Amino acid sequence: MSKIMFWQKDEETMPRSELESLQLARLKRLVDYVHTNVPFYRKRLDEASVTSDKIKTLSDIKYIPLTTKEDIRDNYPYGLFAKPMKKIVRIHASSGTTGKPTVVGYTQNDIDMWSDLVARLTMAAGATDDDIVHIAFGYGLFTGALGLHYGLERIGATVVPTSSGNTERNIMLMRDFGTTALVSTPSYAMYIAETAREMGINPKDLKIRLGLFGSEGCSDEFRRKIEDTWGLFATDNYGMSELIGPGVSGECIYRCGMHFAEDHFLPEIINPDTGEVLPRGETGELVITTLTKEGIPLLRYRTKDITSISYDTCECGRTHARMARTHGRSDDMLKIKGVNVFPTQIESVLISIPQVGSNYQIVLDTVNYMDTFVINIELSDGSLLERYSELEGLQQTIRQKLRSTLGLDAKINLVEPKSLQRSAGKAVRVVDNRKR
Ligand code: DLL
Repeated sequence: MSKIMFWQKDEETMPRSELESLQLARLKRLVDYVHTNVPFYRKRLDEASVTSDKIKTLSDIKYIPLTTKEDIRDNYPYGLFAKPMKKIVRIHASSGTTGKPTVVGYTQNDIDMWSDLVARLTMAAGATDDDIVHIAFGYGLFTGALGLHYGLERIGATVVPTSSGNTERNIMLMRDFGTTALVSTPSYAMYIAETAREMGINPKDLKIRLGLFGSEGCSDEFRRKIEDTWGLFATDNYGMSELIGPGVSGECIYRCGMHFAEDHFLPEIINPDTGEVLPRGETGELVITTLTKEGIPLLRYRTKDITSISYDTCECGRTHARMARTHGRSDDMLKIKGVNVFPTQIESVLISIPQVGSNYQIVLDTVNYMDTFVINIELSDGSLLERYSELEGLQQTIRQKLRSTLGLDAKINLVEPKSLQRSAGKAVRVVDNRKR
């Protein structure tokens, strides 16, 4: 275990009462800010008769309406931005429930705050300016790679921006560069280790001592397996594009939950069915209010992630509350190879193809620690199964359409009409056999 370290000690260890006063002041300021700058929120707040003066304590937040991913999507692309585009210096995006991505914009202050928060979580996990860090997240609209990149540069670590993929080359570079820390999803970390073994390299012989993992959940058993395989100390961090990306919460070296950056993100737990705020310690859906974001601030954003929050003191000295590691979601979003996928996105592609019948099933599994993604699709006319070249052409068309919608490759199996299992109730569209 490394020693306890802080990037912004005053903020991270602020006495709880001071922290809560700061949150309240920031919440009131945020309500005024979005009321002035975002017509969507002005309408929402006016309809609920909420003004900043009416918020006297943090628990008054319950009077503010919740915001959903659909709200962002309905205002695609820039409708919820609170600053003119002239002030937006970066755009990121993630998949939405339809073909349109969920778009987020950052001002320079947002990028600076984001970098500080990622710097905090990397130092809390034990990273230092002596580390050489491989970033094996995909660079691009996804927030994971650039988020970790800026935060790690901020603490003075040496960042190697290799991106994911090209695994053999990455392993060679890790060995040659003397890489000491790895940023990736937990499943990709295992895949890299497996590939290293195939190359005759024992992952333990590389110098990687620290794993900064996130973007998907993993069980304690899987984490132990990663640690045993690599001989590293694995830490978890959580975030979401809409909120900022990575940096919302992260584990310290005691690994007893992920500390929120509570001076910037105000967390609540609600009952996902009724929207009611649950008492402290209970498990439910995480809702976050971004207290300081300028580009696209969000009031009470429903993350759909199921977790609980602990306010007990932590041995590391941080006063910020900790969220339990999360594996489940209250919606049907899937994370496949690190990419967010909604079954409805797949359905809208399939519906547009006349040869496709009425039923399909998405099958997910794990092979060599990586996700496999297969879609079994019933044809509308079974005789097509005998016309091989037409069949192959159709398979290609579906793959290409899905790739351009999802940014992911799927294996397509075209099958006889009515051959997939029917269910009496809700159709079972997703069979998730993955182990992680
Ligand atoms: O995954 C941001 C991120 C990147 C976090 C890199 C950490 C490291 P999205 O692509 O928008 O953003 O996906 C957000 O991923 O609602 C969770 O369901 C899931 N998720 C993210 N981190 C974790 C984690 C990034 N540590 C969605 N454990 C979230 C479990 C996670 N699930």
